[in-house]
Amino acid sequence: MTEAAEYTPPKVWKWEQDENGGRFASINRPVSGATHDKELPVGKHPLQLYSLATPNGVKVTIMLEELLALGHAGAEYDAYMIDILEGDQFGSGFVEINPNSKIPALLDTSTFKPTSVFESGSILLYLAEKFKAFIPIDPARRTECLNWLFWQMGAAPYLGGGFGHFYAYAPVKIKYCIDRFAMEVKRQLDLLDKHLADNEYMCGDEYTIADIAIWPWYSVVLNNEAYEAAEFLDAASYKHLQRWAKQIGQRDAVIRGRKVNRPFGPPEDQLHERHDASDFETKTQDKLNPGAT
Ligand SMILES: N[C@@H](CCC(=O)N[C@@H](CS)C(=O)NCC(=O)O)C(=O)O
Repeated sequence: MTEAAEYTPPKVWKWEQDENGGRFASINRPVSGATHDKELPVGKHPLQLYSLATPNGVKVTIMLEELLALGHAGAEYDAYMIDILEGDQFGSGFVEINPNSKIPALLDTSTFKPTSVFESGSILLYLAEKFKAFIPIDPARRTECLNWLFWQMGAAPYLGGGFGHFYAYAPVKIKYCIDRFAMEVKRQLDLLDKHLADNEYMCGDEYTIADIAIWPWYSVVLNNEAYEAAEFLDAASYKHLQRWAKQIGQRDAVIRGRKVNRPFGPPEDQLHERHDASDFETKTQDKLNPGAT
């Protein structure tokens, strides 16, 4: 384990392109906006999704698959993969939909003027309101659902950008940073565990966009699929959270949603582009490239 060198910040921070280091250093920039001209592909459905199967991306594909499973034909969608390591999020077409250059980004072409929706929480809320599904009708319950939705949007950067970054991706292991964010992540896990001891789902007995937002992040940590930190965080001790994560992970729409725009993992779980429900049977990587490993 390398120790961090002592650092005295200069008066004015400067971008040292080769020195900031760490995984994802190549895509980090201190400025916003497009770096190149690139139009986005457009399919035949009203909803066009430009994304990747990271936890933030998976929230939206699970939501769309859940809506379709409920019978909302208007939730049919075309999902195109955005390769964030290749800088697709900085192409002009993507930036037009999401000036923040991060997946997921959704374009609803069924509205009078096409509606751009970005930020995964905003996309979940947009779809929940559009289809009147996965959000409670009763105002008090609705607020409870939104409390947890916004909680997740605020909590995720501590889990991913804080803990995940310093534990798994930073070029040096810095005890101060790992301790600080491990403390916060364990507090979050304990909070969810206590809440789920008394509630089947995040909003009582109703499965909502709060579960759809929270599950992709916390289930991958519990199952050791992110950061390889399950043992370090003693994930097995959060029994109620484990029960909830397993229960949601068994839903058909969740199993389908996780496969969309996924360029990693077993080939049978990788559906790079999704344009039709039948693509899950015919267009996963094991079907398209049977010889590849
Ligand atoms: N708060 C945003 C975060 C989105 C986000 O961080 N997306 C990451 C992948 S999970 C991304 O696109 N990163 C590319 C980059 O930072 O350039 C949301 O929930 O939609």
